[in-house]
This record gives sequence, structure tokens and C-alpha cells, in this order.
Amino acid sequence: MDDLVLYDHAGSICSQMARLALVEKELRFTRHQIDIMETNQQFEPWYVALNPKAVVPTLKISERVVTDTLCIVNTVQDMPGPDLSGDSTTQSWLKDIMALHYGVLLYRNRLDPNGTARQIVARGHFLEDLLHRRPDLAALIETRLEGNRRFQALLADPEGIERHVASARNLVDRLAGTLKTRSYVAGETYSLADCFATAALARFKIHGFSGWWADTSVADYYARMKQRPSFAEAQVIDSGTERDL
Ligand SMILES: N[C@@H](CCC(=O)N[C@@H](CS)C(=O)NCC(=O)O)C(=O)O
Repeated sequence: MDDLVLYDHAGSICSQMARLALVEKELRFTRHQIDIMETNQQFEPWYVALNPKAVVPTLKISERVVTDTLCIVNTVQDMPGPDLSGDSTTQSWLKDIMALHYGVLLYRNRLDPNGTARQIVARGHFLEDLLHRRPDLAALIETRLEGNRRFQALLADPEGIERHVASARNLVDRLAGTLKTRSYVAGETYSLADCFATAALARFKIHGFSGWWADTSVADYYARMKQRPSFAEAQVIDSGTERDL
């Protein structure tokens, strides 16, 4: 049996997706939590050696390291255990659910009147400081600074924010349409698409968007996903405030 270690962060949506896949696959794994918010352990040399993009999650399978949530869950699916492959729509659901801008959904409620999110501005300062301290990570940090600038510009653009909220709503509407005729997102059996949909819906619920699906097939679906032992075991977060994320 391979030794599985998941490097993750409790509130990170990608980490929750990976945890759900591992738990639904009935695999034993150890969690090594990386604090990506306060102490920024993702930039520690030992972690960047594992995950050169300095993000969570990372899965270590004995000596093999897998990064990127889509790669992680598909690697997990190839391991022994219940079949989570779903049908021919599974992979496109994974891509569509992953493609939403979860950061915008989270920070749009933390804006000062001038359209700046203090935490994101502080993040930019942290990255500039890190660039001086860690010249060895210059390329990575420059990319992150560029992303930070784009994010700040987006948060200052109310129409841009609304477009991302509309994309999230559109995903819920598509799920509602699909779940009218099937029990799970990608067919009649639980699949990786359900791991992703569950984590996304949990996040939307925290943002106060559960009214989007109140009278749709998603309501019964989400209740069923919550009843699965994996919801608690994978520590999916769907209550509390946005500040807890
Ligand atoms: N494409 C990557 C994205 C991972 C990612 O963005 N993770 C976020 C948490 S959900 C992170 O680690 N952020 C750390 C940071 O912003 O410094 C994946 O799917 O694994």
C-alpha cells in the first residue's frame, strides 16, 4: 500500500475537492496542513521543492509528487477503490467547476468604498517583500505579483465582478438542468464531478447564494451529498462566515 500524504489547507476549495476524492476512494492518507494565509508556508523552500507553483494541494504517493488538483483527483481515481470515473461528461465538469474565479466570489464582499480589498493589497506588499528576500524564486513571485495586480484591477471593476458571479450562477443552473434527469452530476453513480460540485456548492452556500438552487434539483442533490460520510470526513466547509476561509 502506498504511503499517501496530502499537503493542503483547510478552507482552500481545491484542497476540499482533493480530500473528497481521497475519502470517496476510501484511501487512507495523512494530511500535512500548509498555512497559506498567515505564515505563508507555501513559499518555504521545502514546499516549493515539492510544488514549484507554491500552491495547495500537493499529493505525495510514496516518493511520487503530484500537483494540480485536476491531476491529483485523476491520479487518485486510477488507484484501487470505488470507480469515480463517471461518464463522458466528467472531465468537462471538472474543468468548468475549476475554471470559476472563487477569489472574486470571496473578496467581492471585502471591498473598501474605493474598490480595494485590504487583504489583497497587503498580499501584493508581501510578495514584493518576498521578491527581495527570495531572489531564487523571482520568476514564481513575478508571476504571482502579476496575478495580484490583475486581481486588484478586477475587484475594482463592478461589471467584471458581476460577470464572475453570473458564471457561478450559470454553473448552478447547468447543474440543476443536469440533475433533473440523473442522480449524480456525471451519471447514475458518484464520480469526481460530484467531489467538485459539492465543494463548489459548499462555497456558494457560505457566500449566501443557496437561494440560487432552493427550488431546483440541486437542493435535493446537495442534501444527499451532505449526508454522505465523506462530507464530514473530508471536512468540507459550508457554514460559518467568509472571514473563516
Ligand atoms: N491550479 C492549481 C491552483 C491551486 C491554487 O490556486 N490553490 C490556492 C488555494 S485554493 C493556493 O494555494 N493559494 C496560495 C496562494 O495564493 O499563495 C490547482 O488546481 O492545484
